[in-house]
Formats: sequence, C-alpha cells, structure tokens
Amino acid sequence: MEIADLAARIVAGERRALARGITLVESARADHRAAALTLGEKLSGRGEALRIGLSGTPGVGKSTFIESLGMQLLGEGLRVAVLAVDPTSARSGGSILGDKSRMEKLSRQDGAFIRPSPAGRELGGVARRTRESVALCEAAGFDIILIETVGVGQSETAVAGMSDIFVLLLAPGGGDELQGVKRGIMEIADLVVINKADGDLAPAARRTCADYAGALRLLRRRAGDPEGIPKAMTVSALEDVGLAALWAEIRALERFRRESGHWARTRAAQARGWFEEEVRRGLLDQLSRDAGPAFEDAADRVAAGRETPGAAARRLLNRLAREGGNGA
Ligand SMILES: Nc1nc2c(ncn2[C@@H]2O[C@H](COP(=O)(O)OP(=O)(O)OP(=O)(O)O)[C@@H](O)[C@H]2O)c(=O)[nH]1
Ligand SMILES: [Mg+2]
Repeated sequence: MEIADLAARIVAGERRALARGITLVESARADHRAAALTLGEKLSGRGEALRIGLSGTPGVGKSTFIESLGMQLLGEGLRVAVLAVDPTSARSGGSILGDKSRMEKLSRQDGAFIRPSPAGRELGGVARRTRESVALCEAAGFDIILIETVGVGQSETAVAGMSDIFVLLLAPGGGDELQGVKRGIMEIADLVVINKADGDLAPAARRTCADYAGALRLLRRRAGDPEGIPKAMTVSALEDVGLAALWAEIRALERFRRESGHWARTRAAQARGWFEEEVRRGLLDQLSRDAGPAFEDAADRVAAGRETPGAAARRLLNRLAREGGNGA
C-alpha cells in the first residue's frame, strides 16, 4: 500500500490502518523503517491527545483500571488508545492482551484501540517504537492515550518521558507501605493512586494513601506543579469508585499545565530529547557497523592496560571522523 494512502486512512480513523501503521513502526526491517519515517512525517502535527502514563507492579490492577477508566471516558464521547511499554518480552503481550478478559469490554468498543507492547528486550527500542505509535494514535484522532508499563527498571522513566501526566498505581500495603517504591518513581509521579480500596482492603488502602500523602509532602516541590500535586488518592478499579474524582484531578492538572506554559515546555523538551536519542542511537549503530573490529581491538587494548580508555576512545573517534570525511 502507498504510504500516502495509509496516512489518509489513519487520519480518517480506520483502526485497521492504524494497526498497520504501528506494525510498520515496530518493524526492524530497513525498508519498513524508511516507510515508517515517511508515514510519521506525513502525519506530523495532526491531532493532539492527552498522554497519560500509567505504571504499576504486576497484579496491582492496571488492566482493570484501564478498562474502568476507559469505559468512563468513552461514555464522555472521548476516543481512547492504550499502548504498552514492556521491555521484558516474555511478559509483553501478557501485560495487555494476555489477560484479555480484563479489558474485554473496552477492546470491543468502537472508540477504543488497544495495542500490546512491541516485542524487544531492549527498553530503548521499545520506547522509541511506542513514541512513534503515540504519534500515529494522535493523528488517528484519539483524545486520550494511556501508556501502560509494568513497574520494572527504567521503564517508568521512559514512559514518563513520553507522557503529559504520570500516574503510579499501587496496591494497599500491609505495614512497610513505602518500601519497594523507589524514590525516583515517586518523584516522577503526578498522581499516586492506591487501587483496591474496596471491601476488606479499604482500611489498608486508606492507610497506604495517608502514608504516601505524607511522603509526597516531603518531596521537593517541582517546577510547574500546582498546590497539592503530586497527590495520593484511593480508587477501586473493580467497583468503579473514585475514578471520576481521579479523572477530574487529571483534567485540572492538564488545564493548569496548559495555562502555565509548562505543558508546551514539557512537550518541546520531550521532542528535543527524542531527537537527541535518535541521533545518539544512529551514531551507535554507525559505530558498530563501521568500526566493529577497530572498536573491539581498542577495547582489548584498554582491557589489557596497553592504552588508556580516554586515549583509545579519542583515537577511534578521530579515525571514524576521518573515514566519514572521506565519504565512507
Ligand atoms: N479488590 C479489588 N481487586 C482488584 C481491583 N483491581 C484489580 N483487582 C484484581 O487484581 C487482580 C489483578 O488485576 P489486573 O487488572 O490484571 O492487574 P495488572 O496490574 O494488569 O496485572 P499485570 O497485567 O499482570 O501486570 C485481578 O484479580 C483483579 O480482579 C480493585 O479495584 N479491587
Ligand atoms: Mg494487566
């Protein structure tokens, strides 16, 4: 299919065209990569969604939460796309489609689009493809894009780096509630949401919420935050309690950030960061392509103590620059 045709169909809101476009974006084949870049250019600047990052450990209720919130948003006439960043490919589909039953209702709705995490063990590659998929979903006219990640390693940071608002989902704790949540993740969360605040778990959820509220107050105030953000809240995704209040918080924060200019600054910084990463990755690819053996030789010399790391790196880079200058 012609890329121009595919682009037109994506803009027209055809979900199958969107799925095809994302498949192109996720492909590692060089011709697909080139087509994906052309597609991205054709769709650039079309549509703008609210991008919400959502992170939480396995079993905390992400799928249930997305299903409940998603249905609520569809009820408001909004179109909702769900993407995932999960570099642990053994679990990838698992985080979204493996437990299909939990998002079964949402996945059947006309206004919803759900896409599992692209395969890949390397977070950088997965994150890059998800970012490009976000752009395609925006061009397809989605109003809300939920980007889910399992709370492992650096994936939260990657998701926060492509989101406007970041939500950390937690389960009610049983004592040392604050343990296990890395401080860095608290620092990037806009809303810390304790799920499962229902039945027997309700009191524990309220306690956990109070603990986090206390901990959040101790964090350094971030530029661009209104009073009271980051905020801790309780919800029950299963019983659909607290989601309307949470949504109101998200919208209020969106409004505040748009009006203060923080929104535009963040988007600009994210675009710049994405560009820089693309250049860096491109250079690294080029390095391993053009300087494979020389790179290994230099690394061996450094490891054997025959050359210092700094001098060896300088020599290799000079050589690459010379060869590049010779039209290599
Ligand atoms: N009581 C209660 N249980 C919930 C709630 N939300 C989710 N659960 C249950 O918690 C379990 C895990 O829910 P999921 O939505 O699959 O959790 P997840 O975070 O998507 O899990 P992974 O996909 O494995 O990372 C299921 O048995 C849900 O029914 C809630 O609000 N209250
Ligand atoms: Mg899930």
